[in-house]
Amino acid sequence: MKKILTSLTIAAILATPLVFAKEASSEKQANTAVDFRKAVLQLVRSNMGPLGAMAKGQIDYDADVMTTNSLRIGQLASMMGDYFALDTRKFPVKTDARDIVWEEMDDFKSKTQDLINAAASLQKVAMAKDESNYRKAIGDLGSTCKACHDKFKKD
Ligand code: ASC
Repeated sequence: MKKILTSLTIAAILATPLVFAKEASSEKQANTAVDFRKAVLQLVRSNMGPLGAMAKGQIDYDADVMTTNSLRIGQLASMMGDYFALDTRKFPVKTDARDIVWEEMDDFKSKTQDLINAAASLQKVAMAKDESNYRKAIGDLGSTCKACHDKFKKD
């Protein structure tokens, strides 16, 4: 009896990750999840555009745009863990997300947290109208984008 209980406990422990893993249940659901993921990333891109241009001196420094866009990017970054939670690897979806997203979800989430932190730092710089530091703050934000893309995005 004790042996049976022990094996049942071990079996339950081994099965636990399967209970928590959220796998897409149909190709339709997987495609919708990809649409939503891309929407979040495209909004980040849309908000990064003017910041990148400011850092490069292509457009004038604008503290209001920096404040608004860094707030938005932080909010979008806080959604990424949820929007990437559904594992779509089993379906032939058109995605730039590499399988490693779901193999190393903890690191993926930690990289989204780096983006949240970098966005908060930029927001501080923007609200303080700290013109001597905004280029660096935008550069640091861009580096967190790149760090995640290098590992988790297809070339
Ligand atoms: C952007 C953008 C990205 C990142 C990345 C930073 O503006 O669209 O994907 O910055 O290029 O390295």
